[in-house]
Amino acid sequence: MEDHQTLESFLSEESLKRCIQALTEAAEEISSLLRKGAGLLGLSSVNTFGDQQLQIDVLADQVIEKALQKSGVVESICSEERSKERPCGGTGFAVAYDPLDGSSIIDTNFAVGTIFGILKGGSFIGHRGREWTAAGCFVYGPRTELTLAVADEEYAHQFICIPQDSKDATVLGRWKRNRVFKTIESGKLFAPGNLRSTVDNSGYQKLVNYWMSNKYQLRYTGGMVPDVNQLLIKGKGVFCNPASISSPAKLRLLFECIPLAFLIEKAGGRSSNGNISLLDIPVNETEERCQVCYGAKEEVERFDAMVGQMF
Ligand code: AHM
Ligand code: MG
Repeated sequence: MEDHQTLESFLSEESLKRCIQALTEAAEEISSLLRKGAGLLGLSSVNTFGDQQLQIDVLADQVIEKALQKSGVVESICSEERSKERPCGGTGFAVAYDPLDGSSIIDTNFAVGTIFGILKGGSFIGHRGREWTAAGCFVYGPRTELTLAVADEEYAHQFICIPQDSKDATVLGRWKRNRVFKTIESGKLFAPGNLRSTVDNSGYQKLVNYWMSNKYQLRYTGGMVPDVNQLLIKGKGVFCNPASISSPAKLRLLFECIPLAFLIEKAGGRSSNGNISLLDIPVNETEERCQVCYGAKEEVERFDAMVGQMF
C-alpha cells in the first residue's frame, strides 16, 4: 500500500503525537550523524550490561533523551545504555528505547536501528507488552524508515522520511506511509541468531537441520532491526535468537524483544520466548534478557515445539 498518508494525519491522540514527534526528530538527527560517519569515531565507555559503547551509542542515547525531555509528555525514560528508569521532566508516558541497535555492524555499513516502546504511566515494571500504548523501530539504511504500531490501531505501519520535503512540511508531515503490514505467512526464509548455542541446545540444532533439509533460504544480517524489518516486508519466515548454557540469552526483554514483538503481532505474526508470547511477560527488571522467536504462526509453533524454553 502506498497511500502516502503523513504521520501527522495518522496519529490522532495529541500526547502520543508529541511523543512520536520527539522520537522522529531524534531519529532524523541520528540518521544524519550516521551519514557523517559518526559510528566510526572509536570506543568510549562500558554500559550497564558490560557492553563496549561506541561514541555514537552514547550520542544517540543523549539525542533521544533531549528530544523526549522537550516533548513534555514523557514522565520516565530508560534505555539500553542507561537502563534504570529515571524522570524525564514531563507527564504522561514511560518510554524505553535501544538508541542504536546493531552497533557492532556499523563499521560494515549494514543497516542499524533505534527501537522503542511507549506505555501510559510512569514505569514499565510489572506491566506486559499487551498493555503498551505503542512501539516501533527506525531503520537507518539507504532509506530512513519508521515502523510503528499503536495499541488503538490495527496493523503495523511503515513511514519513510522524505527530508527534501522538509521546507514545506511539519516534522511529522515529512514522514509518509509507504506500507501497511497485515500478515506474516509461513515461508522458507530464516534468520537464525545465536547459532553458536546449537553446540549445547540440541532442540535448536534439530530446528536448524529442519530448515536446511527443507531448503529454507538464509537471510541474516546480525542486526535485529533489519532482520525483523525483512520479516515484515517479505511477509514470511522466521527470526530467532535462542539460548543455551554456554551461549546465554543476549537480547533485552524491555529494550529489544517486547517492542519488536508488539510490531510483529500487530502485523499478524507471532512472538514467543519458547513458551509464551513476549507480550504476556511482565517486566520485572529493566535489565532482563530473554530468548526470542518472531514470525508466522506455524514457524513460531515449530520453534516452541522443538526449542522450547530450556535455558
Ligand atoms: P546490540 O544492542 O549491542 O547492538 O546487540 C543486539 C544485536 C541484535 O541486533 C542482533 O540480533 C544480535 O545482537 C546479534 O548478536 P551477535 O552478534 O552476538 O550474534
Ligand atoms: Mg540492542
